[in-house]
Order: sequence, then C-alpha cells, then structure tokens
Amino acid sequence: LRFSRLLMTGAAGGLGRELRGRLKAYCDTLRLSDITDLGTAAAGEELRPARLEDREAMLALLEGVDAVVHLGGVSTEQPFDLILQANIVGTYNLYEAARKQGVKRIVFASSNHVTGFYRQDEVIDANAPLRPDGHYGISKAYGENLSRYYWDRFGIETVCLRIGSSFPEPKDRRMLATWMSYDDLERLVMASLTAPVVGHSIVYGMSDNATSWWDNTLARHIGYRPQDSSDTFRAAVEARHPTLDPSDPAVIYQGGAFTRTGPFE
Ligand code: 15L
Repeated sequence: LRFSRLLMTGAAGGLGRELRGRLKAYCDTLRLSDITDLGTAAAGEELRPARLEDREAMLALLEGVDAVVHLGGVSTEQPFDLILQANIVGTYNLYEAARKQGVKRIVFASSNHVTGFYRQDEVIDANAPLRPDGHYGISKAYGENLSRYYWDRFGIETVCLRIGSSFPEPKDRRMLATWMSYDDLERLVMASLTAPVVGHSIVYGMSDNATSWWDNTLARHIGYRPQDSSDTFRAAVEARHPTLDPSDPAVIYQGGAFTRTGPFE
C-alpha cells in the first residue's frame, strides 16, 4: 500500500461514491468527508463529516493525512453565495489546513469549465488563458491559482484535474469529447497521487476519445494513460440526438449548457 492515510473530500458526491471503493486498495486508511450522509464505515474507512467553510473542522480533518483528493464543493453553476462558501472559502480552508498540518500533495478536482468559453472547434492545452463559463468555473480557476501559490510559496504539490464529464456513459454529443470513464478517473487520480514529481500540474480529465478539444501533452510527466473511449457509445449517442442547433451556446462552446446557465437574480 502506498499511503497510510488518504483523505477524500466530497466522498458522498457522484465521483466520491465511485472512488470510495477504489481508493481503499491503495491505502491503509481512507478518511472520507462530506456534508451529506456517508453511510457506515467499511474496514479501513474513517468517516469525518465536515463543512468546507468551517476552518477549525478543516484543520482537524487534515491531521495525520499523507495526501488529499479534494472533490468537495459545489459541482455545477449555482447562485454565487453557495459557490463562495464551498468552493472559494472552502478551498482556502483546505490549503491552509494542508500547510499547517504538513500535507504535501493534493489532487484538486478542477473542471473543464475553467475554459468553457473556448469553442468546440478549438483545441487547447493547459497554457491557454482561462475562459471560465460561469461562477462555478471562476471558483475552480480560484482553486487552480490558489494551489499554484501554495506550490510556489510553500512547496505543496497539486495536480489540478480539469475533469470533463465523468459518468457511466456519455449522455449527449458534447460528452463524446468530454467523457471520462470511472476506470480512467481512477487511473488519473492514482497517477496524480503517485507520480514522483508533479509540482503544480494541470491535466484534462478525459478518456481516449476520438473527438477531443484538449491536448494533455503538457501533462505527460503524470503518466496518465486512458484506456477507455467514448467511441464505443458514439453511434448510440448520435442516434439519440440526431440534430444540433448551431445557434445554441451549448453547441458552440466547450462548456456546453453551463455557458447559458444563470444569472440567478
Ligand atoms: C462539471 O464540472 C460538473 O461537475 C459535472 O456535473 C458535469 O456537468 C461536467 O462538468 C461537464 O462539463 O459535463
């Protein structure tokens, strides 16, 4: 086992529930945190409910942890005050706690929505200027900048995963480009946790899809090799969604429907 204690925040969310059973294989103890019900602890699990915006709770949460998989926070476009607390205050609290507790590596669930206003006919890499597609994407951009500062100033390593769409199957035409299987998600998280040197790295989280808007060449050092592909679902997805409205922002931009969600007041 590579880790004695791993912490995963957002453990009750869609990706957290999926990774919970998988990450256990790589650590003696898997500490799980969320604000919603985590069920009962399996062997080797520690359940630690905590609010990201609760600074003291976050400090306690990171005690004795080797590394963190930070999935916690609001995961869609929502009114700003929700995003402010969970994603901005919460990510600050997580990194401050990591600094104080001596945690040296964090895998941060960023999102493709930090670059959601690039068009679907553009291919970008991690050096492309950010073009967030809403306050959710802006909060993830904050996390990317925050984690870069904690690397430059304090030597805490982070891999920012700009996750595309990680679901059992691609649900629509856009996800033929953005989809990442759960097996590939596990590969990406484990590569990010175990690559010898990551410094501050950014990698797009996607499977080996024929259609792709993102170039991960700059993240080769992480050693992520996707094994799955949306291509096996392509015919079925296209049959289900035969026509696209070319004037719809969800069809024009990489961020899809996020680019036309909100404002909320
Ligand atoms: C995200 O960042 C969301 O958390 C997820 O629910 C998906 O909608 C995904 O992006 C996506 O872009 O498909």
